[in-house]
Amino acid sequence: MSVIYWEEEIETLPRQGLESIQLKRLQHLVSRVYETVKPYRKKMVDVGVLPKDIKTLNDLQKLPFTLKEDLRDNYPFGMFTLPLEDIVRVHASSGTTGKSTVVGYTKKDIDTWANLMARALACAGATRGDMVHNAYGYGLFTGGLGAHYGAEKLGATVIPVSGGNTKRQITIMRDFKSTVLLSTPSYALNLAETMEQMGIDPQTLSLRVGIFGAEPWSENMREEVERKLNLKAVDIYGLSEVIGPGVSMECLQTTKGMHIFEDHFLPEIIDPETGKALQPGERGELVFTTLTKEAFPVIRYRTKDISSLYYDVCECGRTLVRMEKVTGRTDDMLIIRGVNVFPSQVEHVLMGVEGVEPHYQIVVEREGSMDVMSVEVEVSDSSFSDEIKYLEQLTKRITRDIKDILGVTCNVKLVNPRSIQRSEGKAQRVIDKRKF
Ligand code: DLL
Repeated sequence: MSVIYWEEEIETLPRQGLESIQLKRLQHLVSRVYETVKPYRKKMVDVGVLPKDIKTLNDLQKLPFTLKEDLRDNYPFGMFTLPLEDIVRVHASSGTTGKSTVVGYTKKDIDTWANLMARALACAGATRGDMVHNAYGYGLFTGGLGAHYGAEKLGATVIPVSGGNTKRQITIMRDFKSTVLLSTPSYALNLAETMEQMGIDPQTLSLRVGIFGAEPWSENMREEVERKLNLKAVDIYGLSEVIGPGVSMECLQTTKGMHIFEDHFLPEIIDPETGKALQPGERGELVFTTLTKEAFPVIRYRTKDISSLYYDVCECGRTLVRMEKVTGRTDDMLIIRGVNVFPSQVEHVLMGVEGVEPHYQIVVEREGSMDVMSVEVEVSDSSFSDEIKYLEQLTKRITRDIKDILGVTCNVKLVNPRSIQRSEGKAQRVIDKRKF
């Protein structure tokens, strides 16, 4: 398989060259935010670090972290480095609690982002000959417009279909001969299911590759989506605070982790408890410093996403560090009677069981002083018509597997096919009623 690069020189640059670019950019960034953003200056003064103290890349660790709360405290535009006349676009991420986080872009930032998304699409083998079906939501969410500009920059044909209206999407996909699908993995499943209901065989479509991200998805989910949509599924990662989609991207050669576009985003992995740096290969919280953004750069932004970094050169020839697939966030870890549970682990178990569908929801409640976790999962049409005895066995098997793998006892409820609400963007996997 031949490798397609968008910017070969930088994507394959030996580490020393890359680090020298990173250092120059970091020094420039730190001086700029020190001069222009009061909250950053105050934090630096509080810990006694000045821009001139950043002499090596390791000196990054002297700088204070930036938290989501910092952005919220300065809502909406207090962390921008430039006046609003220079800002040509804003996006916002809603989050689950409190005020949204607002991010801004200059004209140059939009160009940088489009370029990085073009790089990401090329990583997945896309070219100007492709018909890109962009089902990420358009709007304040960065997915739709971020991917759109990248696909245009690549020179591909973009279908700005956004999320929802699923049947129409499939008709378009068939008639326009879409070759690249962009969506959340949960929406990809929704598309697959609707396709089946419409009697359309994915083999008759032209889809070649699916670029899925914006939410965690397991390896088992990858197999499921690949089989159901007859395409190769690759992972894309990003977050609004850092730029949007296009922070890192899996290549077609290994599909083992995503290449971080390190000439623009400097990654670290830290211990979420102590804030100390962890070694390559060690799993912890991902932290990013943006090196080239103008309007809204971030310094040591704590993503709460859990991953690890590995620096071995990839089969695709890219020297850019890879980050392990994000399987959870420090803040969506559920503590069930003292046991740490990540929704992705539940997904992993469910996807390994025959007779159930990849549509599930985890409900956590408190009964007296006890946490009770229920896993609701849809049975497939074929098992639905099976005998009660079979369904009882299936329930027992899932309960046992979850207990064996996660160490927690839960109530498994098999529910009717198509009874769990389908996602049109990011799926809601957990309903934690304990908070209310
Ligand atoms: O989700 C940006 C994006 C759009 C990425 C389209 C990829 C594709 P936010 O809405 O700010 O931005 O949400 C960011 O989503 O911190 C992760 O927790 C999660 N996330 C994003 N990509 C992945 C992924 C967009 N590939 C938050 N795997 C991040 C797991 C992901 N989680």
